Amino acid sequence: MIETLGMKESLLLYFIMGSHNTPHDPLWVLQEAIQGGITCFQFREKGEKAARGAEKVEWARALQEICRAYRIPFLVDDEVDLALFLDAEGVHIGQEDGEIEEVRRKIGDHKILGVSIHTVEEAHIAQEKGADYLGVGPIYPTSSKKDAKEPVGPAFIRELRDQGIHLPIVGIGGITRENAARITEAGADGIALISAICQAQNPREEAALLRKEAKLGIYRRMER
Ligand code: TZP
Ligand code: ICP
Ligand code: MG
Repeated sequence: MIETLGMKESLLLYFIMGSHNTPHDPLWVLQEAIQGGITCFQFREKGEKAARGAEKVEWARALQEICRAYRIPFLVDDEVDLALFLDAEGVHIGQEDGEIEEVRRKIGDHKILGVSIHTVEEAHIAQEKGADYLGVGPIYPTSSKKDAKEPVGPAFIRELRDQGIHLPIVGIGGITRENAARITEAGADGIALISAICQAQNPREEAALLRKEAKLGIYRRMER
């Protein structure tokens, strides 16, 4: 694993993208997002328009190469085998993507394992079973995920902290520059997002703004 930042620091601005999520060239978007200050990247090639087979692997490789050049951790959504095949820094799984312990056994201790949770109980289980971080959301309504659950709001992150969840947390779903600070202020270590950067005219500027807001929320929390 490329260890440039600690886990929490790596989650500050977590960018997620598949080849079909942006009207721009995805490789350009990733490069611009990195220049703007993203701290982590997830390859999420999902949905009707998603590339498959060899084309998918080609997209993954091209995006991974850019991440490597800038020492940005590259994670794969859902597909543990693809993450292993690419020697990615880690994998992000949902509640339906297999048992946490089994995925951990498969990837070993040196890769990052992120787990999506929607309830306090799921968070405790993921924490006990060895997840490295939790993806919590959707915080706000999102159109980037077809089967998204009901939005939980930023208060749910505070609830998780109050209930003894100490793992690094990233909030996800409908996050924009307007609401980004609320997520970290509520107790998250960072924000994860697709469309705010993918759909931006200027992904570099947008990433820089989002990073500032995420950091601002952390400062506000520390001052409370
Ligand atoms: N999981 C929960 S919400 C979401 C995922 C993958 C989509 C986030 O996309 P956006 O465009 O930042 O709302
Ligand atoms: N959280 C993160 C970080 N990634 C995802 N794909 C998800 C939740 C559903
Ligand atoms: Mg999944």
